[in-house]
Amino acid sequence: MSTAGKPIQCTAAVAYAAKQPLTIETITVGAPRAHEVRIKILNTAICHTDAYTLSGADPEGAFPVVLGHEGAGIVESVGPDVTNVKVGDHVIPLYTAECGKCKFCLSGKTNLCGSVRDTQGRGVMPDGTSRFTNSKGEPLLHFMGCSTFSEYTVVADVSVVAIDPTAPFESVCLLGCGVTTGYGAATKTANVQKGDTVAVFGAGTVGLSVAQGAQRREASRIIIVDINDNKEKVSREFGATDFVNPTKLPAGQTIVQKLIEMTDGGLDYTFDCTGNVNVMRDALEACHKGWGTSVIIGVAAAGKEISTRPFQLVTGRVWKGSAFGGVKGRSEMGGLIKDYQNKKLKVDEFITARRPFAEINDGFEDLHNGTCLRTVLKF
Ligand code: NAD
Ligand code: AHE
Ligand code: ZN
Repeated sequence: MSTAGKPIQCTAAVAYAAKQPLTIETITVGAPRAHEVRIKILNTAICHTDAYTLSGADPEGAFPVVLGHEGAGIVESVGPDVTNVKVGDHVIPLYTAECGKCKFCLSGKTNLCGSVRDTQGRGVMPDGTSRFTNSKGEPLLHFMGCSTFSEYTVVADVSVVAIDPTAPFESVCLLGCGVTTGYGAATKTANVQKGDTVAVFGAGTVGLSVAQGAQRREASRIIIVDINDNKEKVSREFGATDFVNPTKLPAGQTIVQKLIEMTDGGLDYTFDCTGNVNVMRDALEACHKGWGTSVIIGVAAAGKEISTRPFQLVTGRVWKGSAFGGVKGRSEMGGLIKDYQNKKLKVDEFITARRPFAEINDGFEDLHNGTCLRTVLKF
């Protein structure tokens, strides 16, 4: 019997408060309204940003909320006026929407889209209401326009892209955030060119994806910097030519000095993939005088600020940031999926654990085990 137009009861993981485990419970997911799409999520991974918001460090974080933004599934039903996807399509929800009509989308300068970002940041659908209620009838907030930690979710039509139905959900869910973010930061935001030198701070899924983007562009040197020695092997597998643990340098030598020494004056491009503002400064200052560019990808806690001597910028270094790798999800996801299918983009290699959805709290624990890249959950 069709569920279209009716509420659906399903399993979800609800974050009721910061620093508390998620509660696995049955929630009600309302039918999609105009320009909305209801998706049956098949797989979702846990990104560090989910843990960041759950930790209470996110200034936009609010509770109770259905977290999750790295997922893939099948369209169960659509509301009125939806034209870009249809029932049965395989899809990836997009935390960076693409309406194609707003000032941002039309600028040709950014992948950020203004169409739903305001309501998305407040945890509601574009009409200001939620599609999620718990068994007490209390509304639950949406997260990053995706809320993939629910068997069914509702997203705005501008926040979803149909994909090749032969692509495995378990893998391509990672294109919903981490892999796309790092790969795009290297190939789009920085636009690394053949022969460039690159340093990546942080060898998680994001940093390793920067490395594979830099390798694809034939960077001459890809130096990965991580405080965890266990990341050296995987860093080299993703294209690193060098690995440096900044906690193991000779007494008196800083990571900035080390990198400048290794590269005859500094890097063409550096990337922060840690979210640590001190690392962001090091990444900027390790750039080559005159032209080096540092890209901030990591997400820092509320109240944290970056600093450096203005002289660092006066003398030609450039500091910039990247959201979702500068990728326009609806226009460009198909190309990334093709690259994955043609073995030009590593995705499967990031899956370090697979768990049933009921083990989502263990999945959050995995993030701290020192070797986790992505735990993928299956409904
Ligand atoms: P992760 O935790 O898997 O990886 C972070 C890595 O940084 C780890 O290997 C850790 O050992 C290393 N690290 C920690 N402190 C360090 C230090 N002082 N020096 C060097 N290395 C250090 O995280 P991830 O999933 O790869 O995400 C990385 C960051 O990117 C997070 O802050 C996440 O919230 C953010 N993020 C941003 C976007 C975006 O669009 N801007 C998208 C996804 C994730
Ligand atoms: N809510 C935080 C900012 C969080 C943040 O910077 N998010 C990244 C994506 S992280 C994905 O794992 C991003 O793309 N931001 C752009 C945007 O529009 O949210 C805060 O500090 O308020
Ligand atoms: Zn993410």
